[in-house]
Amino acid sequence: MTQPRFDVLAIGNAIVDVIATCDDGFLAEHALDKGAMRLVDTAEAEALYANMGPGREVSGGSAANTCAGLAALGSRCAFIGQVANDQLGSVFAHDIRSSGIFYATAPREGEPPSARCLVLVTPDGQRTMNTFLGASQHLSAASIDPELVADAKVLYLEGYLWDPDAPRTAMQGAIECAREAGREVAFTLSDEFLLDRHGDDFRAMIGRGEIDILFANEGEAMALTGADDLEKAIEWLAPKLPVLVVTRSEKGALAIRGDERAEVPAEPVDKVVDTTGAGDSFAAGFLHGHVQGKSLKDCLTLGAVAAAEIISHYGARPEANLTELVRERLG
Ligand code: GMP
Repeated sequence: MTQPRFDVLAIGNAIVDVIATCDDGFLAEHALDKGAMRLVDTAEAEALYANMGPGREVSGGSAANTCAGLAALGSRCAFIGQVANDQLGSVFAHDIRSSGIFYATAPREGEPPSARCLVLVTPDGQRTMNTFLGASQHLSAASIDPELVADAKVLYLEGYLWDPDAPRTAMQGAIECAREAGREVAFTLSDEFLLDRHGDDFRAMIGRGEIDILFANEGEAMALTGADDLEKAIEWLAPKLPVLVVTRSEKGALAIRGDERAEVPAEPVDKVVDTTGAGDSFAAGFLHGHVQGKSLKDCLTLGAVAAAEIISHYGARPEANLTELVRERLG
């Protein structure tokens, strides 16, 4: 097999985040589930935007955030995701390219506009997300270049893509391309509530051996397996997956690869400002270690260092020099 051009090709929703702070009362008033992601239509997005405090716009999107972290660590990355031909779409494309990521998905003409996520951050640093998918839900199978998929060691997919119809179908094609080319498929479950809608699909994919590396947080792992404690969830999942990674917020993270199990605590942070992107960033660190052939423990530590950086500031893209932070931590 030839050496692939990219370490990771990620496919995800192409989203610009609008971040604002709010108190718990605001979440209650708008019946928002703290810590979750929900999809909103144009009217809901407009109403919420009109009611929330001053917002800051920064590029986001789960898998795109992971790409940004990977690129900051020195991995070679490509991203596929759909924006519209509008201002937010240009911002997204600029940001991803200026992070050194190969991005060639043509913007879509006409309505709907580019995706945006209204992120509400409470004083405890928790984020509650309201996503208007817009153009992102129109990512089609035609945008998945099989040669690009074959040219990356790892194909990385976000569970969020399973909500809209067209991207879900496109992802199934991308998984097939990756498997035919002998590449690894990594998948993040994204959000506990997705498991109500797509749990059957995800369990079937795992059962068919289509996923090589699964990222889940504790809640997602339990929702996926129906287990009432984490160890039971792990018992069900680990034998079906070459690599299982479970993140546990302030309790750190663990990974299982065959007979090997490793665990790390969370890296200490002075203040948890905004947990948006913690899991995305963790996946970036872990995958960077994985494509570099690092030990399971080091992959986890890389994930924890990258996640600690993200939660120390607003926004889900790295601001500090991640390579430097990792060098200080791992030598
Ligand atoms: O959630 C993914 C990862 O982000 C975890 O495994 C931790 O590394 C990190 N993380 C998330 N929430 C917290 C937190 O509240 N405190 C700390 N120190 N790390 C966190």
